[in-house]
Amino acid sequence: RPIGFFDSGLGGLTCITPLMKKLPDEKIIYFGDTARTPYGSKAASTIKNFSMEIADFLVKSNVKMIVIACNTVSATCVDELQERFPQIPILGIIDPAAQNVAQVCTQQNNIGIIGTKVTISSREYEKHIKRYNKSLNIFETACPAFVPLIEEGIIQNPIMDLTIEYYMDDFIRKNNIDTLILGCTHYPLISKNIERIYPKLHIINPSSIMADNIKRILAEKDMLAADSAFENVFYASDLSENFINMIDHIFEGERETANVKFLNFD
Ligand code: DGN
Repeated sequence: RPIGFFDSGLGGLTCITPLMKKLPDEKIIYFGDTARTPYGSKAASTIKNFSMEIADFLVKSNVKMIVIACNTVSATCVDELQERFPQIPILGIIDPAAQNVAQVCTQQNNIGIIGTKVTISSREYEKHIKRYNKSLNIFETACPAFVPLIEEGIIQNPIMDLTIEYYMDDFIRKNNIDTLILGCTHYPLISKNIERIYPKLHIINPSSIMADNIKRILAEKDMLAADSAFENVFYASDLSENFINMIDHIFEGERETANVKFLNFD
């Protein structure tokens, strides 16, 4: 059976490449809610309703596990989703990343977290990190303009660099940030810009940390792929040009190996 992934748009696709490298036999059903993105400034009740709808679709598609490839949803309703669908494991992105940062940072590091308004105001990263390591200093700031720019493909562009500086210059300088968590699955798509602008920062990418956790959970439950009777399917509620370009990017131009389909719940 395939693994189900979802995000508010194309950001969650950044979790797919690391997974395909670690577990090449696994098959994926991805749902990107590109018609209703961004989630990051929406009310919790809206985010929950959208997420329940998507999880219900993934469960009906017979996935063996759901990966919430979206920090905003992970900050809002992982427990509710797991309660509603107890028959399969549901993995949020925040806790694995928090555990990783707590292990990697053994000094009195100053950890910066950037994310959507919903993720940052939930303070879920801080709560989870403190569970594993109380000595880290945590600073958080929301960068709400990043996702719309990324969904528009404005990445290798001075506008993106200026936007990064606008949100992050003071944040990094005033708090003396040495380690930065990309607390939104869209942000790995601009990590090269961030690295170039702040070369001393140690950047933690939760999207690539997920793969190890998925592997561990599936191995524990004896659910690692035994056959490849399924195919990868990527659904989007709006088949935007960017979504298709991103799929092409993931499969390095061999998109025939991935099925891209339109789906909405109206
Ligand atoms: N990619 C999503 C996240 O990780 O929070 C959020 C994108 C959005 O909807 N703003």
